[in-house]
Amino acid sequence: MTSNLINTLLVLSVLLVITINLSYFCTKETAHYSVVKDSRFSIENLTRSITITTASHTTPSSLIPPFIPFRSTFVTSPKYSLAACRIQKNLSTILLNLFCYLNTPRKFSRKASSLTIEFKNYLSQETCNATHATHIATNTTFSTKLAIIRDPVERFLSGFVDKCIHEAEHKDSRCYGCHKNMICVLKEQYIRFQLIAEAKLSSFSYEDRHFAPMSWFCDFDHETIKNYKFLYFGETEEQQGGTINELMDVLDDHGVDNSTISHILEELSANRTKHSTSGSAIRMKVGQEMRKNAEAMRLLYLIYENDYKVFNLKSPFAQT
Ligand SMILES: *[C@@H]1O[C@H](CO)[C@@H](O)[C@H](O)[C@H]1NC(C)=O
Ligand SMILES: *[C@@H]1O[C@H](CO)[C@@H](O)[C@H](O)[C@H]1NC(C)=O
Ligand SMILES: *[C@@H]1O[C@H](CO)[C@@H](O)[C@H](O)[C@H]1NC(C)=O
Ligand SMILES: *[C@@H]1O[C@H](CO)[C@@H](O)[C@H](O)[C@H]1NC(C)=O
Ligand SMILES: CC(=O)N[C@H]1CO[C@H](CO)[C@@H](O)[C@@H]1O
Ligand SMILES: CC(=O)N[C@H]1CO[C@H](CO)[C@@H](O)[C@@H]1O
Repeated sequence: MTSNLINTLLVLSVLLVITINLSYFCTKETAHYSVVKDSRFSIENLTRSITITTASHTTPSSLIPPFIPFRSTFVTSPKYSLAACRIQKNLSTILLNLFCYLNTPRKFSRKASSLTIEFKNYLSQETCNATHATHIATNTTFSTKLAIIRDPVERFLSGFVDKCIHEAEHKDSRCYGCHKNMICVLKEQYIRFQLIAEAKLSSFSYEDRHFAPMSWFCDFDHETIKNYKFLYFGETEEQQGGTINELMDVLDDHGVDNSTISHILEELSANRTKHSTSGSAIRMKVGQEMRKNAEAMRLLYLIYENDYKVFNLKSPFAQT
């Protein structure tokens, strides 16, 4: 009994230390799980900690569970033994173009000018089609499998502004016809995710695909998650610049030549701000209202708390 208690406290304090470390995690650290170079914090031990913590709590079953198999798309570059899972729409477009570029023979690429927009038009359809892949989580052809993760609530907020405010302007049915009402969207989404988790819903909506927990993607489960290298996409420009630098380090480690890296870096740095809503006035306003709204925070907790646990991110929710 006492030793159980001590064990639980130990696990909690380890998680606390990691959380504190992660809150400083911005530009410098590389792999998300290797912030602390100490075997106690190895991914195996962390995963174990998570399992123990989850099990020892009287886990509210009302939380949306992690690791429900969901649509997963990947991009690969066999030449560089590199693969990436595409979770977030915005970044995933960039990842696709980047990997297409890596797979495109050099003489082809000289014409290409922009990774983000026009560049796409110069890439060969065939090369880009061949860049797509499925089920790479356990494929040993790729020595590094990347996944870019983001704060779950910030990710929801960004999607909400993009889909349920901007896109809904032109399409009434968007976001379940909720007309910019976040609580309405969250309630609907919470019910849908419960049904999906219970395998009672067979077709997924556009909104499901954008708001599903990150742990549902990438063929993640307790085992495959260990095969990934995580890059954390922050909300500030410095953090995002840091992520891009880490990504360039990965390319460098995999033998991508310097001039290719320089070109990619130039494209990404110059076009980065356009691809983020973090600075927009509307997002700031909606975000402030969201954080003050207890019902919104309750539903976000139910949907995303397990994402915070799985990826060892600092949870913004007060509940335990
Ligand atoms: C887990 O942590 C223990 C120390 O608490 C350490 O001895 C062990 O090597 C770690 N396991 C792994 C797989 O890193
Ligand atoms: C690439 O994929 C698209 C859509 O799946 C298809 O229409 C197109 O024919 C493919 N192009 C090539 C060159 O394989
Ligand atoms: C791994 O990926 C490579 C390249 O996409 C593919 O040719 C191979 O069949 C895959 N292996 C497995 C076991 O799926
Ligand atoms: C590529 O750049 C790195 C640092 O950015 C440098 O250490 C390395 O020497 C360069 N390699 C070549 C072949 O220029
Ligand atoms: C490439 C891409 O999808 N870019 C989008 C990123 O998000 C912003 C705002 O949400 C959109 O305006 C971009 O079109
Ligand atoms: C480096 C750079 O500026 N790349 C591209 C960014 O996106 C614009 C289009 O919006 C392109 O014109 C640039 O070439």
